Amino acid sequence: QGIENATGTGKSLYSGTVSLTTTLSGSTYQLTDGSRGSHKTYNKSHGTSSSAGTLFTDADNTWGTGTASSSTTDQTAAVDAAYGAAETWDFYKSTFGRSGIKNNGVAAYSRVHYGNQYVNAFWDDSCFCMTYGDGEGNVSPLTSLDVAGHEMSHGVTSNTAGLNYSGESGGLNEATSDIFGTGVEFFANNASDKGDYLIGEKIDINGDGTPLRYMDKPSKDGGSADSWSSSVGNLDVHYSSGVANHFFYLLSEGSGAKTINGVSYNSPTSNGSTVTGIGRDKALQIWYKALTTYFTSTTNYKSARTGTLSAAAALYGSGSTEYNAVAAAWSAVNVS
Ligand code: ASN
Ligand code: ZN
Ligand code: CA
Repeated sequence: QGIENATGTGKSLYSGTVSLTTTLSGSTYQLTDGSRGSHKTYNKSHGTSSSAGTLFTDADNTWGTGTASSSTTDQTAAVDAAYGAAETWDFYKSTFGRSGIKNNGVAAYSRVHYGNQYVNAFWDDSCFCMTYGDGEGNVSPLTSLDVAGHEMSHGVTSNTAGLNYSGESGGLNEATSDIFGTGVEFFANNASDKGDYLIGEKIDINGDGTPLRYMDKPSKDGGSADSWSSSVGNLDVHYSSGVANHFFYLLSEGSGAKTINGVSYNSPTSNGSTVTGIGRDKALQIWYKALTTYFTSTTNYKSARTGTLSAAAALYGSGSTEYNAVAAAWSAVNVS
């Protein structure tokens, strides 16, 4: 047909040199991934309209420079976004057997260079697309792996539990994106962006090298809750998420001090207990089953405990080590 899959080379900003599946149309390569639901990456060229923008194309199938540029024709941010979308697709497929955000084999699309010095990235259900700003000075695009995985996971949540984006369910919605965004980062196992339990450690959004969020001890960001209290639902959803992020860290890795991929963690419990982790792979399976089977739009922390216990019982058995670890990890963040 004159349209075929090709393998390109991407020089990313955060993930080194990566392989990209692209499309050869006539004599021009398009940043369209025909092997993953036809995901496309578009350029907003610093605009903010609701249109998709211009599809990235290239003559030689080598994309980006590996260096941040404020140029509106810069391909580097597009490389990171396309790579993040591909890794997120592969993570959901190989970890959970999920084929795209709606599990129907169809990809979302991505837009980069949105706005002028726009310091955010967001998922939008109405366009079924992800959008990335360029950050301070238009040279810190918010296109790291964990952010890409976070944003696309908002689409998964919308199409499954549908957790309302306010109150405790909003915190659970945000935590779901942090949990699976972190899952994507570990899954990709990229030498330039090794897996960690930090969110946004690559994009320097605070300007001082610190990450946006810490799953082992969420309060390190200055606003997030380490454990549940009756007022946690009044916090911004990016802070009430701390309770579930902390639960997920404890369930995966356990309490106390630990170093993983060169990053040191020290996760406290709110009740003085010691929690023994069951590993990230099992914790991910439990969270995914809870999200897709037991959580609803109004799930709060108490019902998240019940839902994840049901998931652990279904996957590993009631009273199993995994089941008991779920109970212990929720108790350690004051959810009973
Ligand atoms: N980047 C933010 C997020 O995914 C955008 C928002 O506040 N919804 O949570
Ligand atoms: Zn979010
Ligand atoms: Ca991270």
